Amino acid sequence: MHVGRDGIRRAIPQAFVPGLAVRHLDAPTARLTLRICNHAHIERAYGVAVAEGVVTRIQHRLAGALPVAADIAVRPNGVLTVALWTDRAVGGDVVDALLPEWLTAFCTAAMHEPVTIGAVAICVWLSGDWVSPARQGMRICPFCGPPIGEEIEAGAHYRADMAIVANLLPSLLRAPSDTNLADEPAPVLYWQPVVNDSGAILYDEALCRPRHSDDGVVPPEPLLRALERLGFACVLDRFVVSAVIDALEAAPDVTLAANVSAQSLSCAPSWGDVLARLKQRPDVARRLIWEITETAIVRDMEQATSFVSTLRALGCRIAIDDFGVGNASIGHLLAFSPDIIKIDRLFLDRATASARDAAIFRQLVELARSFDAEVVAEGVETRLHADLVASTGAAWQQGYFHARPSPTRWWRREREPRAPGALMRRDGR
Ligand code: G
Ligand code: MN
Repeated sequence: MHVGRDGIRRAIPQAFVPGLAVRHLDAPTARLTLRICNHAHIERAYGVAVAEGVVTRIQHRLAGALPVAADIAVRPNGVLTVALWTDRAVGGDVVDALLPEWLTAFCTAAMHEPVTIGAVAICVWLSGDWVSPARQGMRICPFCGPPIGEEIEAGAHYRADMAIVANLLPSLLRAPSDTNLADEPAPVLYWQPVVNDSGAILYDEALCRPRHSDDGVVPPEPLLRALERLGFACVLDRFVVSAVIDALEAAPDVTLAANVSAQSLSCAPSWGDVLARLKQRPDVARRLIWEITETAIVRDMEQATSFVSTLRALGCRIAIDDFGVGNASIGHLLAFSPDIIKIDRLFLDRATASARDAAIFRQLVELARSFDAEVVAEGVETRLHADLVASTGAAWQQGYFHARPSPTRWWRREREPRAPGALMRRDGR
């Protein structure tokens, strides 16, 4: 990078298309705006100087990584504007075709590589707006998280969440592991089946276990909530869904589910590579279930329903997870028309304690059924629970009584080939 006569930092010109050197032109071929979407959050939580430091680091990363000559200018509020210069021979259409993909990769990579300033590591959410003669107003990696809270402690909460998240995100560049090693750095996937009372399996749900510690597995909930509060849920969700697709590709006759935060549904552009994989493999898409958990508020319902329609069109099935708690309303059931509704374990737990709560549980099962969905009762921990669920006619159950989550991919031991979509029995019947 060098500083030009105009005082603007200029990235070292590199050939964008091999063999074509960059010549300086009268006008740039494309302009993009790179935005640090959590800049206000960072400024509030860590102060102005740290936020400025983050901008400078991103500017340097960008200058070092841009594949074409560029003028980078720093604007207020965590915005960087970039004018790209390419050889006329390359053509605007080539730039348009290749650079958005490059920019997506740059923004995505930035999420996994926290900026360290002093002792703190900060994850940066970058989004790009792309303007070129051919493509007006293209948006890359829009941010789908909430603004920082107004309360006095908001900064401290943000710092605490960031400490957890910055520790995790670099490890998501690695593939998940299914080994049980205590020093395993990447998250581990556990699996838990959804069964009926005669042992048939509807599917196996992948449960992300962030890391092992000396006392076993670290519970994922604090991490999942921290990711949602920061607006980074879809980074982990993408990792888990990709790993579940890997597992589906490796086993042609199992059906598997991945948990996805409702927040990630508003992040449709971040799912490009996953959707492309599913489009290529309809046989895999048909065996993938997206379990949507509405612990975070859906900020853009229109985008969320359109993303769900895209998944459906690819052949995937949709489950609403933890129904009855969280933010999933009856309106959301209407909007998503899920294939599967999972009733949160709170209701079954209470149902064994009082007649009134048993009646509420039955009504919830009835309600879920009226959406023409398969109903799954969660949290079946005892024989009493299992019998109560069976008495409501809810076909499917999940819980410790039937099987605890386990890192073992039991289906690898299944020998006999089975018809796709056929239910499998753990006892081999
Ligand atoms: O939100 P979701 O339903 O995907 O959460 C599943 C979580 O519930 C997992 O962390 C899993 O370990 C846990 N879980 C699974 N079965 C049971 C159960 O029977 N009882 C309780 N308390 N937790 C369960
Ligand atoms: Mn789930």
